[in-house]
Amino acid sequence: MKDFCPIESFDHLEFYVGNAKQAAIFYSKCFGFTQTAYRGLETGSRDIASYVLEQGKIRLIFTSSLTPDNAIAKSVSLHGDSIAVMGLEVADAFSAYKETIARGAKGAIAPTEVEDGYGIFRYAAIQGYGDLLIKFVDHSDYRGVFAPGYQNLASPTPGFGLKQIDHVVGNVELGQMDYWVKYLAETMGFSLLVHFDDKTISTKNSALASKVMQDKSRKIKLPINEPALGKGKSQIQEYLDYHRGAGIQHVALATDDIISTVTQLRNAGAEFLYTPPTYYERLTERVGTINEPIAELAKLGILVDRDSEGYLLQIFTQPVQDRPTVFFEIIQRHGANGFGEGNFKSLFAAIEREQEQRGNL
Ligand code: TYF
Ligand code: FE
Repeated sequence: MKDFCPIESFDHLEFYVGNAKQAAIFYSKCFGFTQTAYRGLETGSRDIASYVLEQGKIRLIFTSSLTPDNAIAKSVSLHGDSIAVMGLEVADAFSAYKETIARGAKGAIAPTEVEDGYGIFRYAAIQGYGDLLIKFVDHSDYRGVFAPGYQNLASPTPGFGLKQIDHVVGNVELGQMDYWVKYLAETMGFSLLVHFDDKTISTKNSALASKVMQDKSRKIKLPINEPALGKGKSQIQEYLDYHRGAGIQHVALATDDIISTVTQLRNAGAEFLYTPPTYYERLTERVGTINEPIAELAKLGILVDRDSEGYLLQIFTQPVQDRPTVFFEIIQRHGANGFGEGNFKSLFAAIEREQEQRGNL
């Protein structure tokens, strides 16, 4: 069947934050991003300031409100710093909007065209889980920097070697996972790639269930988690309590050289979940031979998993704001198409150690 909502790639993720100027410096210094574009008072934007940061094909935007009453200020008040917009690059934003709305998507931003001396920028948005907007953007007739209203700052550099967005994970309320699975399937034509039930993903304390949805081109992978009832509070419930509802939980950023990338991230001050040395004791028994220096992986705390197609390396940051909400994953794939299932037990034990320190388990 013809794809009624073809997606080219992740275009950007936009964070609404309390202090975009400082966030931009944090992601530049600690994560290796370059500030490529800006809008704010100096460019005639009277109510909001935005910084566009890039590394490889990854584009993050940090936006703050300069006034107390708009949607950005309200979002920050309710959710804290969070990812408010998932931008998807499409060849035709108006068609993507029309087709998804016709299949039951809830509209958020009607098709809009903005023109300046560099061409026409087109976008539209539908509602995602929680307050997330899924924005369809079309840059094909636009030659300027990101979008009209932005001023060029610098060209992107390789930074720490982060290349692209691998997947973006959402947390939704108990009982809502299947609603959002169906929403992505019916309105955008996504299909189920894998299902991890609450028995696969449970530790002695807490549990969660997860379904991974992907688009027809398989470039966009959107896992959706919901909490499951366990002895303690699910890490997903902790997120929902602090974010005040459903939203983006983690963004996995891919690199071709995780040892180099994580070394640079750590040296720059990025903070990761702790991996106990015992994790590496039976590593090759568990994942077989891998073409990697295991002592280096152990020094950096990088996790390894294998599936039928190959192996992958991954590591998770601490939450990047005071609320225990959004965090990042750094991932390098060597053939494997999974999500690190073999690491779930030790990963969730690590997350629970942090939850306990926060008094939330
Ligand atoms: O994306 C994934 O499925 C993995 C594992 O709360 C994961 O990165 C799943 C749930 C979660 C934290 C990590
Ligand atoms: Fe992940």
